Amino acid sequence: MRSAAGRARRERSQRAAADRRVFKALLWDVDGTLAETERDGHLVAFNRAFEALGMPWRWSEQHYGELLAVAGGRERLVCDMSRREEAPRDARQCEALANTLHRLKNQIYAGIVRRGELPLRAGVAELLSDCCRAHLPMGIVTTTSRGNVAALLEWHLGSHWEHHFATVVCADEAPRKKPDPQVYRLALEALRLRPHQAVAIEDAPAGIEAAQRAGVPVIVTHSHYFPACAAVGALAFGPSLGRSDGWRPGADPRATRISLEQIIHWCAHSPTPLISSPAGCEP
Ligand code: XBP
Repeated sequence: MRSAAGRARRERSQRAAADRRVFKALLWDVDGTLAETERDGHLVAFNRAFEALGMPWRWSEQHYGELLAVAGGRERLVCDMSRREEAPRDARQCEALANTLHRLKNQIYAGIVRRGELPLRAGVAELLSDCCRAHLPMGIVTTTSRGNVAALLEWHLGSHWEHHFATVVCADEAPRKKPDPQVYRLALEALRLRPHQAVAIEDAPAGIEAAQRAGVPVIVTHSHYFPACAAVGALAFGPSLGRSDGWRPGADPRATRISLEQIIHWCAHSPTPLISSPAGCEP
């Protein structure tokens, strides 16, 4: 006969295992995940900023894709300038030019958003609604600046957009940009959650790495610039939240999109432990 102490121990460990699977917040990346902001927003705005300042530089779609290896719009600009003959040699001049261009780029980006030229990606609005209906807290975790996030979300969710999110962590609060896990750690701290109690949605290698280094399970939606992004250890990866085919693990084939229910299902059937980072995970 099993002892009461053994039974209690087993129950405690079952409860702990169940708790590890409980998913208490959804954390959203912004660029490439909520909308195709890189190709249709930032790239266009950078080129218009060059033009507005009478500069001959223009970035092609392909060149911008290569520059995306550098996180942060201003940092991306400085990196590109360091390789250009015609850029200022003096470091202070270079910084000043990068600051001017970046400010202008952000103004132009906000204009693009406000003209309605940056729709949310398929399935995003629906998943946001699922979470609101289920009272599931959501967070924004991004390397872009708060101004850019505000422009995009104000347009799509209205002037009270911040009410939809329990936390909004941008480059302003987390200056160590992805793949550094700082932005995720700050969001977890604000939500008072352990890493495996949240799920992140990301599209790019730097974002996936940031989430995984913070110990947060990640769902990967492939975007224009990262159509087949390596997703080792991801909870799930697939082409778009707006469809149910092409996902691994597979999604409900009767569904037309990735719902909150689907994400809960993936969490519940994830091989234990949910934590997928090979690196140290705890903040
Ligand atoms: C995307 C970025 C950002 C944007 C540009 O971050 O790397 O730098 O490209 O925005 P995420 P800024 O995927 O985390 O949303 O010009 O404000 O840096």
